[in-house]
Amino acid sequence: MGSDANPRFELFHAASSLCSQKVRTVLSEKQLPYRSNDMMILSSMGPDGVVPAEHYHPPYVRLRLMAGLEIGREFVSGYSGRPSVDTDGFDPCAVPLLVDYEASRVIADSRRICCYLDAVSRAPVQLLPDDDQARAAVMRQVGIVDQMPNGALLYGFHPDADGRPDALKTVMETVYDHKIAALEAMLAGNGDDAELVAAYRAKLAKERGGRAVRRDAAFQRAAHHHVEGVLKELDRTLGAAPALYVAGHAFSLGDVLWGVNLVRLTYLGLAPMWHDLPNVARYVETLVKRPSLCREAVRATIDSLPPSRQMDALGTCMETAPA
Ligand SMILES: N[C@@H](CCC(=O)N[C@@H](CS)C(=O)NCC(=O)O)C(=O)O
Repeated sequence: MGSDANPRFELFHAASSLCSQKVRTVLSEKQLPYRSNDMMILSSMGPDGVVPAEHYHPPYVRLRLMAGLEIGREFVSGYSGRPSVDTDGFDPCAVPLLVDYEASRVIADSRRICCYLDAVSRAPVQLLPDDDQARAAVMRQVGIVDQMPNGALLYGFHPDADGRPDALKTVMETVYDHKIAALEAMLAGNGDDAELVAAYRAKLAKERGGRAVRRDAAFQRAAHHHVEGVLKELDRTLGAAPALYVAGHAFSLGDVLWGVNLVRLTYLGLAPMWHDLPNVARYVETLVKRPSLCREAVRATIDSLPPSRQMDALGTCMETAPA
């Protein structure tokens, strides 16, 4: 699926990236072939100095700037821990990014990409219903997931409930220093290109902001508190729903996004948040059995991030889902 020789779509993404997992799950549900660029999105320190992540490279950033024109939002200018373009602005150095060669379009932002794919390809599953009321119910969930503080949960050190795998915590000790050093190097190396300079400055502001709050107890507690509230609301919504899915009988984009996000929360050791939320617990069990989510969220997480024992509970989906 991700290696078609001459496909309509090309995806720039990362196996571990939550936003990329959302898009790949939609591509999988739609059975759409695409050319895959699985990018290295962690900068590192090598013997010759910093090795910038691939999504900081100028040709990729220029592609994103093209996509950003369609979005028409200011660049991101600080850090909230949420990756939402609506509230936080456009991140010029991020994944995923979709190229549609048939329509000559470059599309950024996972939420926009998912909606776009559903609009251009209606079969075999339609993820956004035609009926206005049903569509509004799905889009409400899409909006809720888009506001999840996923960056804060992944990068942040919670003062009293940090269930992240130890190996991940170790990576997070230096991640911001490497990101910042890499962006400073990109800025220094591209000082004659005003567009790139603006893009790297915006990204630097975001990452410096992230570094400043990664051990901020109030910030990290607020992120957890937000997620607890949203999960309680999800439990109520699922309790009132006529079927297993979040917006009615049919599997929808809301379920794709929730599925990916609930797998991530599990990976981060946050599944205890739904121990007293039986509808959410059942929902997770249902969603991970879906082959698209099993492959693109569960398996991709296990294969690309440091091991998390919390994933054992979900990994059994792989016994039944095709490779
Ligand atoms: N609103 C954007 C957010 C993109 C985003 O934050 N992507 C993350 C991965 S989920 C990323 O690129 N992280 C690496 C980095 O920021 O350096 C979307 O949903 O696509």
